[in-house]
Amino acid sequence: MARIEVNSPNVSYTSDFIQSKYVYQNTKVDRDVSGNITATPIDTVYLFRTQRRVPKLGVMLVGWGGNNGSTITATILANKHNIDWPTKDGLQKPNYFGSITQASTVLLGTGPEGEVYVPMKSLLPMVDPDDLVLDGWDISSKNLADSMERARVLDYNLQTQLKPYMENFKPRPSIYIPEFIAANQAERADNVLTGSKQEMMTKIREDIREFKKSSGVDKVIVLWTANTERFSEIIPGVNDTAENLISSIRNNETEVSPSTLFAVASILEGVSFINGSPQNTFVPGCLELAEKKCVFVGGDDFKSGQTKLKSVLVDFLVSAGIKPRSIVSYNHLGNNDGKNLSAPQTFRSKEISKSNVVDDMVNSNRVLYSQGETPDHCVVIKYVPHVGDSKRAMDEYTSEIMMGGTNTLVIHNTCEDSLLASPLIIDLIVLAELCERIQFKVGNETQFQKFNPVLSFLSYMCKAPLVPRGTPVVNSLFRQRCCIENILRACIGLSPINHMLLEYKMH
Ligand code: NAI
Ligand code: DG6
Repeated sequence: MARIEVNSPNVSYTSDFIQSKYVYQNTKVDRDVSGNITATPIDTVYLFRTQRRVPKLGVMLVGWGGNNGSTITATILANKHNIDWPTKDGLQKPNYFGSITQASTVLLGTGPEGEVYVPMKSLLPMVDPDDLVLDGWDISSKNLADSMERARVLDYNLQTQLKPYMENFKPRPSIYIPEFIAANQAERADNVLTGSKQEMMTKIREDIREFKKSSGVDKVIVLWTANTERFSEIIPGVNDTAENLISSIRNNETEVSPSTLFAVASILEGVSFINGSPQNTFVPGCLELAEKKCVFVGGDDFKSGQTKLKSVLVDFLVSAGIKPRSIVSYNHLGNNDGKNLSAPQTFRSKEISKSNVVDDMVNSNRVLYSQGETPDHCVVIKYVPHVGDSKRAMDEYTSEIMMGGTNTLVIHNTCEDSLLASPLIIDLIVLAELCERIQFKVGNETQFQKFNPVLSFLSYMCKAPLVPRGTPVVNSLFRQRCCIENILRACIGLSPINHMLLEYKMH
């Protein structure tokens, strides 16, 4: 991969750091009592500092033996060992398609050759997914080779070649509290911890420490790709503050979910925790704990297929001045995720996460929508075992166009769910780790600070982006991507890509 070095007095390279002085240009908007608006350009100077040394990174997956867990493990091993496999269409080589860090490019600038695009991963030093060291937990005891077979995602020939690498990976026993997931999951729960919540959480903390020590990794990130849980009730005195949450765990309080126990265990170990499922793992007490301990948390729910497209399509419609009036999203799938979501409480978590994704776009256009007005939005999920991991998603977008006309778009998407989600796991990990190495000072500040522990930078990969209290939630996919691209650029002292191409607009 070609090396990129920035030629600017505002950027310096030492053996440890890339440092960039960056002017963040923003617009402050004030509205007076008559509704008139004043827009004031604001310049703020930032000093970004990015550690250059890429650590040896350990990743612990909760739900390691699931479809996503086994698929991402297999994919990393196939890439690492360069394992290709014959298919009816020819020889297939491993890749990380669907990962923005690994398989997408960014426009760096223009030169004699015209526009120059470079891989996103070349902008700053990032962990290579081939080098990730994997471990994890699952309530199912199957080794990773058997889990891969159970998942029915990857080609048989590839599975056969990967088996020797994967059969020695065995998930650690996990926290199983049946009432948080569907009853139909009980049949796979043969690898579970016993004891009180405090005891189980202590064991998870020990596991993280043991893995770090035995594998020799420099640091660890924990990611939840286990079953969708039901939402936890937010109860004052139980999970509303960090202190209450910690004492609720000590008191074995019912309303503390396994995912929250994993998040708290990770935070207490100083390890970033990412939630790939929709439930409210990050109850207020858990977020407060992350803030107090300055540990990154990110989530929620991988934005992989139907919702990803929705966050593009509705953005397109609303920004084109077209008014979506109803969005009906139906899907069926036959993997274990679909089975778990066939229970009303777990489906409800997914329904909430899938439904809120158009809110920012609708609220951005008061020409089309009056205050409080929203399109009808219906989400249906059905479990159809035969189709396995191959999810079918059907969407109907009905919009109002000029002079009362109607525009109806119908989309049908079929694809392997886990092959869309797995590359997002790579991006979440690679970008979260990078954020751990970025620091900045604003204006005349003397101390470097890190990003807010609630890592909204990861929004692109999430259906229901977790953001710091009081900050805007952005769902629009291209705005989310711009945020990533432009922050990476800021770290190397480059201005945001503005697509003006003024250099080509002269006589
Ligand atoms: P899966 O059901 O195949 O895998 C989940 C795994 O978690 C299972 O092996 C299960 O035994 C294990 N598990 C359940 N509770 C556990 C616990 N407390 N501790 C440890 N392991 C536990 O599901 P899949 O398809 O891998 O999806 C995983 C999660 O990712 C689900 O919550 C799903 O909703 C979410 N997701 C998946 C997307 C996709 O496209 N595949 C996209 C968005 C979210
Ligand atoms: C059925 O919707 C199962 C879900 O877990 C989804 O497959 C997953 O959340 C992906 O959703 P989407 O809307 O991004 O395709």
